[in-house]
Amino acid sequence: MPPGNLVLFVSEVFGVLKPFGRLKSGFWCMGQGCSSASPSVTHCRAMSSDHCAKFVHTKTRSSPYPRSDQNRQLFTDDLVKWDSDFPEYRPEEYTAPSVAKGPVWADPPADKLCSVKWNQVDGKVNRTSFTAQYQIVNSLPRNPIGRTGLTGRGLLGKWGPNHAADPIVTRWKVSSSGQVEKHPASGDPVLQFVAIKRGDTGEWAIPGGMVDAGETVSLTLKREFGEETMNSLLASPEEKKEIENNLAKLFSHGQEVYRGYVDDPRNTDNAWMETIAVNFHDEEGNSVARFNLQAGDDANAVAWMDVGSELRLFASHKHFLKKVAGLRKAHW
Ligand code: RP5
Repeated sequence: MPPGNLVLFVSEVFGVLKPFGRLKSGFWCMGQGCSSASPSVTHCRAMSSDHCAKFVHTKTRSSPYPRSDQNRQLFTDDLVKWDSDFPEYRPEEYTAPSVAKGPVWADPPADKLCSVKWNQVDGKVNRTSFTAQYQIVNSLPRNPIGRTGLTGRGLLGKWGPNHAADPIVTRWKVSSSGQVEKHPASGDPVLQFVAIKRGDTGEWAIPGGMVDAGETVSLTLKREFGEETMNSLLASPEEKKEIENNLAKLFSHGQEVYRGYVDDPRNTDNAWMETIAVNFHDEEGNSVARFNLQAGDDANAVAWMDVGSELRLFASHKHFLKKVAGLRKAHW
């Protein structure tokens, strides 16, 4: 589908959205009565203390840097934390040519960053971090988790946090007779989620994406799901209407499973990924579970994938799926 038609189709399917926030219970809702949660270290602790505590930069330290020949300085796990003594730490600087040429979604280079408001919502750009207040060292944000073996921005547009949203759309796996399948090892019901194969790394992933400047997280969740998994869903007007209604219903009842730092291979000492991951579950299997999905945008393939501990996924996505399995009391 040509890009113009795709945009039209996606906005048609997802409609006009009101901003919505997160309630204390962890449920998401739309419109009145919702309070927008301000990011804080409490969230990181409350939602995912295990994840926050165990971060040692695993995928973040993979070398060479994605889509480049740029190597990272390599070091052991015990040297990730900034307070570990490491006088030999001399990372090289790398900013990808696609970022250095100054696209609209990217910040200016380091020497032109005079009026940026760190640790704040800066105009349309959210420069706050879910982890804590990050430090500014030599006029640049410092990765709150620790060393990465590389400075600069790499492939990331923003200095400091780069915010994303991850929609985790799930259904129960059913047999041909319509029964929910139980896993032979655990005896627990098997959950499936919509996965995409990323065009850049070739890894399977949640169909997430960057929160555009001024965009609400709710809109990013729907937009990314639409762009990456419903590309050529060429339905009749009646079917489209039904899809639209089902998706609107499904995406109005998400449950947040994670907000915080992402162990993403694109992270550097000065730029890193953070996300909000929200589970949208089709309990009855009569909504999105019935649709034929088709890869679009920067996804090479899309599939319903079984949820389980053997999953190998991009960045921290396996961790988010583990949270969803726990939430739904599904096999892991
Ligand atoms: C990850 O990168 C996030 O969890 C999200 O899935 C993704 C966003 O980046 P793009 O898919 O837009 O490259 O860190």
